Amino acid sequence: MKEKIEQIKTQLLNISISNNEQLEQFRIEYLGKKGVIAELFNDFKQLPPDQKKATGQLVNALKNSAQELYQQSKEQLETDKADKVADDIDYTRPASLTSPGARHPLAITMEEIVSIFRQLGYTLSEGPEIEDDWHIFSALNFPPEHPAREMQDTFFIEKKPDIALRTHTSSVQVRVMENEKPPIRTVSPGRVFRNEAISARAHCIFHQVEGLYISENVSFAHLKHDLYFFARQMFGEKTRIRLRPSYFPFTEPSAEMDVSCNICGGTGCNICKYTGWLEIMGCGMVDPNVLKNCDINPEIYSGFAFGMGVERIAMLKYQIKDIRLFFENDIRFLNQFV
Ligand code: 2NM
Repeated sequence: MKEKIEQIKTQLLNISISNNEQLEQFRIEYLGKKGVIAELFNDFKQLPPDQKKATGQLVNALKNSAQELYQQSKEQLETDKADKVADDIDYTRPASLTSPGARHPLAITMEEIVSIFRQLGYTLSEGPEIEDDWHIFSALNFPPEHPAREMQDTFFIEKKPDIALRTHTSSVQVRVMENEKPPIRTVSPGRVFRNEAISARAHCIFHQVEGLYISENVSFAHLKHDLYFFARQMFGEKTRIRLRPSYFPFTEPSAEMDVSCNICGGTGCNICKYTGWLEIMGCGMVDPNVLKNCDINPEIYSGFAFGMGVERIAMLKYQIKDIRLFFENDIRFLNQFV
């Protein structure tokens, strides 16, 4: 019987299993109910008792190595199959369509505004959304009792000292004036926050681009030049502008700028409420008090500043009727800007 065991052991060493049929055949032939190993166990039963122990160990060892061979071959065949599936991938097949997404209309508009002023030599400046009272109000010549400082208008984070979400990006320009020497020519785009009731025309979070130019002998004519250039680049070469007197704490004199309605060309429609004009921004000559607050000598330097709402510009440019659409992230809206 020992010879028979040795013989089978050698057979096992020489067996190669390269597919599932061979694997199954091996299982039946060696490990099956009527297989070689079962036969050995039958023979084992007939052995005289004194041989049982030694031979039993040999038969058991043989059975284990046959089972091991079966298991290893089975695993090998499975990994071979997975590799083959990977090899079968057709890399030349066209990819399935995925949605590439779209830039947000506010991002498009903001970048367009900034790039127009960049052509005129303006740099880009950015600053914090959480600001102190000085940079939002005091440096900008807001009197202590100004209504914009009230809780109803401003989101305060802390009181005494007052820390709030900025209500305009002029705060960034205060920081630029404090840190740089004239000439200064910069635009500051960014998000601003006002405690307002949300409607089709107003939102408590919106975006601004403000501009600032400070040098020697800067006049209102320089302001008109840059804003006229901007209006034509943004709304088309035929666009006209007009300036109406206005009031802001940080500028004197101050003005509101209108552009001729680009929908009706100035003849009157429901977008311009039959006036032919659309209000797009505020502007003015920087108040000498603001310059002084930022350590710039108003006897030597003068400057102009302007500010516009990005939502309003985008609404006019793309004829969007409700400001809330910008913040809802409805893909039916956003996909129109692909
Ligand atoms: C506006 C209108 C007018 C403005 C003023 C300044 C600063 F910092 F220089 F004083 N920045 N922006 C300004 C002036 C903003 O927005 C309607």
